[in-house]
Amino acid sequence: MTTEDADREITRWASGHPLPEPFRDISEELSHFLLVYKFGLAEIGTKIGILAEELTHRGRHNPIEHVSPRLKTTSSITAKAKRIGCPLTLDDLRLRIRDIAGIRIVCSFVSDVYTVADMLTRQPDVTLLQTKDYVAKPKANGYRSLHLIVEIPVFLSERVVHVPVEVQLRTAAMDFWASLEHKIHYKYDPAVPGALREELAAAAEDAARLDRRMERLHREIHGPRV
Ligand code: 0O2
Repeated sequence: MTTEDADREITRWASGHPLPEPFRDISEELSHFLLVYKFGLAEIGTKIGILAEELTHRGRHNPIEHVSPRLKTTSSITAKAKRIGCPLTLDDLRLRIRDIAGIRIVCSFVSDVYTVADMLTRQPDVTLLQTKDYVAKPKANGYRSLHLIVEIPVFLSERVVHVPVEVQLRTAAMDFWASLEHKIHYKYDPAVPGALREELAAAAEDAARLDRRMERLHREIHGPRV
């Protein structure tokens, strides 16, 4: 869900709108629980926005094409908790589900994916908790992206909370592939037919070839470092 949707959902809960079963008795804690993830997302979003604007201002290549933040819905949090055997208490959810706040950063080239990850994780208030590099080692279905879990401090009126945010970095070609694969996955849930799976894996290879070609062209035009 977008941050606007999150705002609406948080407001609905705060005004007593029915919640998913496990959360009915704790609506106030839950809206506060989710609010800090929204703040964490805003902090990371600001950092990404500053990097993009500063690079553009300096006449450097801006590696960031677009950014989409999202907060997991309560039903998606509940489903993931069940899948990983996490008890439905806020303390357990806080510890075990670290992608409640997520931001996807779509970059122009593969090297940009690593440049942006590096610029972000070098910042002293950003703590890198986990890296999953599905660009260097794609998933069996062809999925490529760099996933980071970072932690960022959020300064509330009376305390500081450290909020985990999942950062997904990928190229436009990887993003195009992943959004189609996601739709196909849901259409054929639980199992995508074998022929279609093979087509998707081949399309992922095509996308990776296109990424390499575009990066080579970019370097030919602009030189190795822009
Ligand atoms: P949504 O809607 O984005 O929230 P974890 O328990 O988190 O360590 P998990 O969930 O397998 O293990 O984490 P991983 O591998 O880092 O992937 C999490 C997210 O990456 C997914 O979120 C997707 O957004 C994306 N992703 C991972 N694999 C695939 C894939 O094969 N195809 C596509 N299209 N996206 C993928 P959610 O929670 O599934 O959904």
